[in-house]
Amino acid sequence: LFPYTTLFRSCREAMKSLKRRPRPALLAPHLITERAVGRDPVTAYVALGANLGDAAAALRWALQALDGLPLSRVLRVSSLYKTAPLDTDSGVEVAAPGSDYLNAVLALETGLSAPALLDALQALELQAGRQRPYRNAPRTLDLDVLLYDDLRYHEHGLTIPHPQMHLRAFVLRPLLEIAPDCVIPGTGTVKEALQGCRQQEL
Ligand code: A4P
Ligand code: MG
Repeated sequence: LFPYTTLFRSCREAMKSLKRRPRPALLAPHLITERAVGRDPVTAYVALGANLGDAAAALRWALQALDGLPLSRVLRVSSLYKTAPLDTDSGVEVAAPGSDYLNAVLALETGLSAPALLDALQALELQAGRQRPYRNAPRTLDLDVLLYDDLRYHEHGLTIPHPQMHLRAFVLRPLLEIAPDCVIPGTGTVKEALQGCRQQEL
């Protein structure tokens, strides 16, 4: 796992262009329903991953699209990391088939509720051509909700914090980069969790 410096630059450039751009009008007003709107804007952390097609382009597109979500704006974005595919379903990491991933994490200020944010992420995955032929299949774009303020949530097919985030250096390392003091509710600090993933060759 290592920072992919060329892409890191392009990601930073993408962030600069986001800052120059005027705030978009609400691009998807249909997302704003009673269910969608949380009470106050919160900071959520979103994991981005891709290992099929032009992964760098997909992640840059996702960055722009997330910044354009209703009631939302991107606050910070990590470097892009090139990572070997892992399967952590059994609670320990095992090498998984497929090409290397590009992974990143971003902080999103959002007034969307957690379920509405997941809906929005899944709609973006679909737009990016995401297919789910089998578990852990290679993917054009994967967007996971890691954290939503200090919420602990387990309903309607959504679990927050993301149930495997503390096992994955490809999530923890970029998260630590943009949120050094971040705590995973119910687990501990991101720093401690990352120490538990030392064997993942950081
Ligand atoms: N779901 C529940 N909680 C969440 C959440 N917090 N965020 C549900 C996102 N989704 C959540 O996800 C399956 C179901 O999880 C969804 O219906 C949603 O309601 P999915 O995106 O359809 O399928 P998936 O992505 O294959 O499953 P999952 O569990 O999200 O897998 P992961 O966690 O995304 O892992 N190795 C490297 N190096 N880099 C990677 O990015 N990614 C995976 C996939 C495996 N190995 C990897 C990487
Ligand atoms: Mg996913």
